[in-house]
Amino acid sequence: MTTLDIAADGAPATLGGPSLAQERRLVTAIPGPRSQELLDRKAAAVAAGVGHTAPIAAVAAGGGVVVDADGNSLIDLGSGIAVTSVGNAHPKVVEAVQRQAAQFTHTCFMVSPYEGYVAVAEALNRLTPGDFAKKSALFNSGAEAVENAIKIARKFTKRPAVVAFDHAYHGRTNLTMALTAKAMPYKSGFGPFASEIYRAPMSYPYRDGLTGAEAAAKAISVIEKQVGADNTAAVIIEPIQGEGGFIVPAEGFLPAISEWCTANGVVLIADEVQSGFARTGSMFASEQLGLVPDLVTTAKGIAGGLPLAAVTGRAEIMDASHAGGLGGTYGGNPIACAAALASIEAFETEGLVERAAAIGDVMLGRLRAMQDGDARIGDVRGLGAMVAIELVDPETKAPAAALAGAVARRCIAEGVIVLTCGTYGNVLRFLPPLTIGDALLHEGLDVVASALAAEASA
Ligand code: PLZ
Repeated sequence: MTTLDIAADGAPATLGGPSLAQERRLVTAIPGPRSQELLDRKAAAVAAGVGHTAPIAAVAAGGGVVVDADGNSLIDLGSGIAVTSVGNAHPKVVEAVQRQAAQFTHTCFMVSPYEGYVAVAEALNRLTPGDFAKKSALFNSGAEAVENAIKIARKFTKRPAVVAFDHAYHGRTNLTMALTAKAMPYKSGFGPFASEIYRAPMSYPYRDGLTGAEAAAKAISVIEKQVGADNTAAVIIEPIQGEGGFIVPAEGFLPAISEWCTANGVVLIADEVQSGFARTGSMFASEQLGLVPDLVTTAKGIAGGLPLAAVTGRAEIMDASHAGGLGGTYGGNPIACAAALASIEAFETEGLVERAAAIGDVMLGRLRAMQDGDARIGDVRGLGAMVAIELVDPETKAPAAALAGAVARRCIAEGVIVLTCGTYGNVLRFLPPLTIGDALLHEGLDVVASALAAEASA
């Protein structure tokens, strides 16, 4: 058995957090030999369907970097897909996890309740949008939160149908695969899928050219004609779509959908699993987009890297289920709750909401400047530290997926973790930890610029 606990710079590389040297440092090609060794073991031992973006063996992370087993230090522009917003191994999270683990690791909240779970519910009820009585329930993953939001909405409305949107991503379980739009890689061959799921057109300003009101009218017409308001339990929407391409709907789209839901007794669920917890420069993206959802699903950024998810919303809807109707063995695990309380404290006391907005200003400024001289960058969009560029054929606007993949791979080889997304696979998304420093952020974007330039001449 190989140990990956190697020393980098004389310090034990297994200690992460903000004290980790904040630098891009390449000491081997990516992957280096130790990473390659792990990737070989992965290929032999882990199911082929579980992919990876960066071919490295991570041993430590913190601030704005991920360090690998060979001692390479990569700038992190992905946050483990929008999870480590408070920074990896945040000291408050580490301390809270250690303290809670030493106290008790599990009782099952449905067997013996404990304070951490209740305190997280109280915090969520306070922080999520909407000035009305709220309640919460905790789960393990974003998909599980979405599943439960649908269960709750159906129980409350006594209606079957659920409407999701083009480009939506809501998870990989059976019901959430049905809600997710994209076949490859998420759905192909994995059906049959849950019934009573319908799809409406999304506002996608770069590609549909519609105002928010026009796009909403189109979506509402599809729902009314093809589903029927009286049959519809819930409309579920990501205020900014994540996996689908960081699509920010046109102004007015979300409020119009929301008004229609209210007028028709339909529960509006905002899936803020990716956009929530300071990511967009407000605690939740809904706040900036004029949306007050009935229910909101959260996960990812909530607990600094520990698995935790939640459904929060109007008390009368949340209370619709009979006692015992909601739960799960691990939902609201005490260690995950301790991590969430520490993360929420960090969001609220360390200026991370403001930091997300500032990071967004830097990223949008730099990326728009790149777009000025490069017609392959069709669109620059996003809010706060949730920003993306859509790469296209300059003449036809056809999605340039191969280019996006090549640029992302080049960035990783140069020590910058960059993720792709989008229905057409042609979007590069940037979602760094909110603890990344300006110098590192600029250096990361410099590498993106050179990768784009290198692909132009390749
Ligand atoms: N809703 C809006 O973004 C997860 C998916 C990564 P889980 N997005 C990352 C992958 O390829 O599996 C996500 C999301 C939104 C729900 C989910 C699902 O959250 O915690 O991955 O189940």
